[in-house]
Amino acid sequence: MKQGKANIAKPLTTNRHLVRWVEKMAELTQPARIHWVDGSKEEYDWLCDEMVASGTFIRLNQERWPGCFYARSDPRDVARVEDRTFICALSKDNAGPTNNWVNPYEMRRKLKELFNGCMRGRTMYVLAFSMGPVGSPMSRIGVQLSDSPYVVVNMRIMTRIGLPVLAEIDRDTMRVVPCMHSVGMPLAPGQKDVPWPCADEKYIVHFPETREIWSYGSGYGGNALLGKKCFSLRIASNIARDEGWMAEHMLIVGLESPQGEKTYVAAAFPSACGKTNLAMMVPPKALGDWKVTTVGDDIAWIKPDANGQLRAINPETGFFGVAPGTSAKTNPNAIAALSRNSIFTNVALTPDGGVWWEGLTDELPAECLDWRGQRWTPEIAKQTGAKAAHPNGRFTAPAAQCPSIDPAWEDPSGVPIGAIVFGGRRSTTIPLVYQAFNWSAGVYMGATMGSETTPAAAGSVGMVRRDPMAMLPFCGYHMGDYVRHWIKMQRSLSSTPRIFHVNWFRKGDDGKFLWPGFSENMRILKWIVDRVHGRAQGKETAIGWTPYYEDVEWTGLDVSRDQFEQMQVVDRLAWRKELIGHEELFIEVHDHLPPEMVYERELLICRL
Ligand code: TSX
Ligand code: MN
Repeated sequence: MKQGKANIAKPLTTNRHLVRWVEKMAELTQPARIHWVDGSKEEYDWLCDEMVASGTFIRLNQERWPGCFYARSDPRDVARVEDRTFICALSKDNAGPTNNWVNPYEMRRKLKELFNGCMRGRTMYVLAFSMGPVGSPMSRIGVQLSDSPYVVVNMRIMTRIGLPVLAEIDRDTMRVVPCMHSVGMPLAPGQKDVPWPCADEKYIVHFPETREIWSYGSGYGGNALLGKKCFSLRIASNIARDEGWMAEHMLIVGLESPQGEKTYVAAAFPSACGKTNLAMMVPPKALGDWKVTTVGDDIAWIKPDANGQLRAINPETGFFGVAPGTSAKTNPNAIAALSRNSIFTNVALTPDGGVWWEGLTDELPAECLDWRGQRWTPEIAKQTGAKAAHPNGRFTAPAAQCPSIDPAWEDPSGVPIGAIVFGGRRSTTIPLVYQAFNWSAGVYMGATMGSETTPAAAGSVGMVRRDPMAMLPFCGYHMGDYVRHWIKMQRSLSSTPRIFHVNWFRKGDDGKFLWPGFSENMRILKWIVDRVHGRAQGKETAIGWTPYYEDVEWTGLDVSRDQFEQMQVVDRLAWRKELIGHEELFIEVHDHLPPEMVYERELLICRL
């Protein structure tokens, strides 16, 4: 008997292409069962129960953490695997020097080998998902075939899944992105499963021309929840380039003045800059009735509307956030969002059936089980340096539970973007805030942005890593062409959003942060909003416009004119060195860079 075909549970679609593809993939991967995901709460609860029974999930204390579950991954499957991530464009030149490339024919041969029988003994879930509100012209649909129930329940929080999406597919309007996923650990008859199955060798593969994703060997986050980085950034960046829009690694916030004027801002930051914190920021009371609302914390799909105004949607419905460092002090809105119906992965488990991570509370738990399931106490930590939570431990929380969620966060036409903000973690050279003179200078600003490496990442601490638009690991084609696409976007806009750069992390000679950050960032965002609406002055410097001291609202914060000057100073010598760093980045991708980048660099040299 042909497995797969004989066991196909009734397809929840009338789309024959989809059914045939599922059959074909079942023939290849040989699952014991096929389950068409309807996306219901009953199904979700049942899958969670199954995972509790199998040991993948631990149900948390339901009094304190209602609807919450806890998972520990295999210790070898804790993060995205950039060196195992491939862009298999037909030509190597299309992937560019910053992506791993393998000839697509060769890769297909390899994948066929890897996926052959890889789901034996497991259930194949057929998971239809929509990135963006179902039915929105800005949304795109994918179908992920996966042998991981962990993926299904996480995807139910992170995206729109199931029947409404299948109905959309049946309306047969657009192409569906096929997403194949397997943890790569088939079960022989009678073989006992492990709580977190995965394979040693991982492959995260994208075929940009045919818009396909194949992910093998990992069950973790960005490797396995294929709607997120794989689809919404790597594949969508290809679709967006072809269709004239932008798929960006950006948060989206609404900034509402006391008068009720609303300005939406999209912002790109590399990791470890507090992007999620900024997306859910609480403004200081002293500033008056300013409100910050959250549209998204990670990805923005941005498209010009009929009037040439950029509008953005958050294609996701949840937050897959880094847990360590998240607290009621740093991000009360995230804490509220993750307090129920959430999934925790690779954090610590407390004896009362709760979760904990470094930074959650000032007081350490007397004891807990760490992310590997081993006993952890503050004493052990002091002696061995062991962390209770993995530095990349995560929460998966529904965006709808975030108190700061924007009323228009699911608006199918998106929100109008007034400003784009780039940022990085830089202890020297880069001012707290400055504004680009124009679109092309702003693109240069984004293309040359960088961040200092923190102990959490590999490599030496304190080095500047260039990360154009925070897209280096996420752009699905040549980085030079990507920058070119940004330049080209100006032509389809009636007015371009103003572009800014911020740096919350500049340090003084004493090694201390000059800027208090967090809530106080609202003062800088207010200047940005005032600039967008033509209300605040800009002081011209060699690199762009900076605020006059008088144009920043200082009520309730003690920052002297001298201190502000220290945060804002443009040191010409340091900037000339900075330009050498830009050049190093450009050399790599220069043959595809738009000429505007060379002009902007020349202009900058002249002004310095
Ligand atoms: O998220 C951060 N933001 C953005 C908030 C909206 N963090 C945390 C970054 C790690 C992911 C910040 N850290 C920010 C910031 O603006 N600024 C800093 C640096 C900083 C840290 C501590 C203090 C001041 C600045 N002060 C005291 O702890 C007292
Ligand atoms: Mn991200």
